[in-house]
Amino acid sequence: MSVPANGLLITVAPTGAETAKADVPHLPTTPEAIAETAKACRAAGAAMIHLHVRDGEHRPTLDLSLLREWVAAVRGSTDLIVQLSTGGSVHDPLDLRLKVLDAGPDVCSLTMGTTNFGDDVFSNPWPFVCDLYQLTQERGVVPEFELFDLGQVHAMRRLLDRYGLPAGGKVHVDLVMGVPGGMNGTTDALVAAVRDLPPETTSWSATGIGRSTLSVILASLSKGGHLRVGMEDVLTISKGVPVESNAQLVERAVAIGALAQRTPYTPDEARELIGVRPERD
Ligand code: KMH
Ligand code: ZN
Repeated sequence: MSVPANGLLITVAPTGAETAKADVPHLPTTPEAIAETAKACRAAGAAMIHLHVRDGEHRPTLDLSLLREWVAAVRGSTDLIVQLSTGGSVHDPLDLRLKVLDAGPDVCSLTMGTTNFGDDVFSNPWPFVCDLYQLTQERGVVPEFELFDLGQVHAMRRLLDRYGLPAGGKVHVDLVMGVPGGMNGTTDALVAAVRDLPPETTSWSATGIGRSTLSVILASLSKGGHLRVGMEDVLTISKGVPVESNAQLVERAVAIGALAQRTPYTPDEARELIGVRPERD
């Protein structure tokens, strides 16, 4: 199967690990809420979901049984590609982040270096990156290379040289822009990052955190990139107006994509695009 050249991969990141449920009561933080969110976002045009899991108290967790429960909740309600975050929260230890792959995702995030993250540090030492990458290759999990900074674009070159191509043979990147401590969420920064992506890169998307969301969407589309949107990354739909739901953000991405004559990929097309094996039974 070949995928349409004007297709648009939309990934939804519905929850994240850094927003408190008390501050945003409609953040999806239970398996039931994530199943509903997944269904609504699939109907709106998303093909992949980037998951951070919460516990019974709505706190971020890497508990394996909960990870499995959330993966099952999404698979039970949609055909979305399931991407588990291995970034976790800024407080999660590296050993637990490696164990995320035991929950059997299709895809996992893989950040290419340590980044200041607001007042915290998102830790990704090089040996951890190498261990996680080799684990994805052993397990047949497709990594999404998350790049928060230009130095991480360069680190990806080093990783591919040392260990070869990912499981599935494709190289999919997400530029995460506008984190306080990472690269700016601007067109200029996006162009610089895309220019330096390794030639092995077969697809890339971008997401702009907070107020950079719209400029990054427009810059990505104008450079032929794909999109990640969701309440992990932005909580206002316009200045001072709270996001109502993740589906609302997906709908907006679809509408802006349509202006650029891009049509959302189905999950099966997206599987083909990024090298995920066909949906399990
Ligand atoms: N929560 C951030 C510290 C990922 O999902 O891999 C890391 C993050 C990246 O969200
Ligand atoms: Zn994340």
